[in-house]
Amino acid sequence: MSDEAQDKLDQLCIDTLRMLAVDAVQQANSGHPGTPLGAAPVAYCLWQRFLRFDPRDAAWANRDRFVLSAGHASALLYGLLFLGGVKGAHSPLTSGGPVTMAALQGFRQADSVASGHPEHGLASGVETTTGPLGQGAATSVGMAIAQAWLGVTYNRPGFPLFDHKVYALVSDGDMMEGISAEAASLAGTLKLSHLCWIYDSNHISIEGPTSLAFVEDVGARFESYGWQVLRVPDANDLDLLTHALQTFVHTQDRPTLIIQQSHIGYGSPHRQDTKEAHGEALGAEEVRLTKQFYGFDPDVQFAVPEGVQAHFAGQFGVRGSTAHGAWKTLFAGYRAQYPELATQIERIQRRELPAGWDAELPRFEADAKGLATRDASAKVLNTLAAKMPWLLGGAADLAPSTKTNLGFDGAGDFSADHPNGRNFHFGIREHAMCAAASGMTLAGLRAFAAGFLIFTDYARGSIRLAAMMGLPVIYVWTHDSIAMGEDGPTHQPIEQLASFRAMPGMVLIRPADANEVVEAWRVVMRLRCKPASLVLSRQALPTLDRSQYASAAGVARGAYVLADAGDAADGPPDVILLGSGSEVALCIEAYEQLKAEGVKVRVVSMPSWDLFEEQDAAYRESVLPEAVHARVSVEAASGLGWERYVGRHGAIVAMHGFGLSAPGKVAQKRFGFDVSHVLAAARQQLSLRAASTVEG
Ligand SMILES: Cc1ncc(C[n+]2csc(CCOP(=O)(O)OP(=O)(O)O)c2C)c(N)n1
Repeated sequence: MSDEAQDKLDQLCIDTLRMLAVDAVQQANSGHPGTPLGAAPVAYCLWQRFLRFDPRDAAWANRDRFVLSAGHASALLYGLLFLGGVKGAHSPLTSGGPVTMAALQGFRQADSVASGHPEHGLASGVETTTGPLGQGAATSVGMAIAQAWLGVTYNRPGFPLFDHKVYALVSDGDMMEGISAEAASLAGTLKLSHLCWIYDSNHISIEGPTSLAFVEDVGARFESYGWQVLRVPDANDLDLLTHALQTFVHTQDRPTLIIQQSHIGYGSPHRQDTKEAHGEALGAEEVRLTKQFYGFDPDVQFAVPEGVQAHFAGQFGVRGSTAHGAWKTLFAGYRAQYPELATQIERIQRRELPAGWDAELPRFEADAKGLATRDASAKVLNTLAAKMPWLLGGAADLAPSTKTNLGFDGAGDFSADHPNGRNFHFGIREHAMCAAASGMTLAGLRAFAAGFLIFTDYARGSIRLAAMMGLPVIYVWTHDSIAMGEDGPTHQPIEQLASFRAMPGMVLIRPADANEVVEAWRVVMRLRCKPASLVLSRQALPTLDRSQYASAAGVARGAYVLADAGDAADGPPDVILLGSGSEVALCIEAYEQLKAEGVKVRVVSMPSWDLFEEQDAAYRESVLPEAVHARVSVEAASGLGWERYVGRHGAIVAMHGFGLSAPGKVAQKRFGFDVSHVLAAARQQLSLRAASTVEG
């Protein structure tokens, strides 16, 4: 094909992408046509000329990643996936269907994979769910971290198994959000040279020109972060775009930002460069005019001119499938030479645990003084990580407090110079840390992210997306209640447990002692499609005597009968005390006293509502018999939701306001977390029961 014919065909492909987006938005009568019109050339250029992505297997481990961080421009991504013929993913864990013409025509409708914002697992080829601005960009940093780690850990001479690139298309809104600054600063520090953000600078957001709220020199900012910054003054100039992308590909010492100046709504006579191009369909008449501008028939919707798909398949498709084929051959050779490493790589892709992963988990002896659950967790985590090379992570500058440092020989720190380390220093950037952990998990690594429970509020946007994507990110949250003490109410979590319990998919576990920590980790490690929050204490908790009380294995069921004063023949208990975490020991103290008084009291340790709700009705009834109305819950947090388990007449010992700057024990006592208060609540419940029995 002559250069001229090639150029013409390229332009036709770009304009097809534009028109498909315009039609999809118009048909849905909702969505964002402006950015697809402005940014189609760079998206096309990247996919057609650079991206290594096999359309027949969207889960190939060494594919280049493309993240549309400006998720509102989803119609552009769906057009790419459709024209690129992206089919499915050969992975049991990456579901998602192809974007067909029917899906495009059903854009934003209930049965289409082309949802309003790109959803990972819904449309095949969507690398991560985007929409909340900044998230995609920050997640791409985690993907680039994973690439660097996988490369240095598994590549061998002659076997460059992991050398892929990570691209993100980001908008003004992405750049305004704080999370992208956190993530970019981290990426610069780590010199993630396989990471490229393409900043579509079109100077328009919803309220009008970005100058209303955003006037900084973004390029200068990124240069100071340590990025290479390339500028493309005209987003329609394919030669310049190609050159910039080539420069990125050859850069080996830092991440790259390509800033392109574009026009939102390009080609729409009345909408170009206006805020109206942003969040609504163009309208029937404007669609016609726009199609005329591009030389498309205004009477034809969803047109795919002849040759367009073949052209895309011939370059993007062939490059990807050829590269994938070569990689398979490479991997077969690698397996012959490095069978153990090859097995690890396969397990990573399938989110499988290595054989014997839990063989050496510790068991803790009964001990009245006990230890903090964060300390027990440190032991368990280190044991697990020693067995599982791809279990790795870090904290937001709090590893000494969260006790998440991997201390065994060879664990090391991840840095620009040592990208094989397994301890990550995310800096004081909770939000970017959690997005990065998602990106790492999307690459198959078992990533943990740690911090104080209170600061999850800073990271919730990313955590929520991890839950939505079904990613088994492991969160380790410590300093879990007012008992953390002197730092006071700003650092004492109150409503955080309730809000995680309200988050669909999140498995929250707040263990009561060291052995419950072991069991909690055992549950967490087995999760493949859900994130978990391990909620741990700063202060020591007694290690319960399991010969006297039930086994901690009950953690797997979310709640279990820890202690029962009566036996089955005695009928149901008189009163049930329920608690989680540090408050279980209080329940046990109260139990011993009541038992000595002849009360048939039961203690239910309830580390995880989420796991308990998954149990069958018979099990739940066996733990919390319907007939027993006298119930007391004890948890040093917002009481919201405990009525589900204690019923209308039960007592909820909980926090009703913010905490107190005081030693932990003082704060606990001040707010009623001492045995006398629990006993009083239990006695009141028993007296209510007695009264109702008399009445009855
Ligand atoms: C965190 C977050 N806040 C607000 C929004 C709502 N929103 C969607 S698009 C948009 C403006 C985007 O402007 P820009 O990023 O410049 O995109 P463009 O105009 O180039 O399409 C806003 C505020 C969002 N998606 N995410």
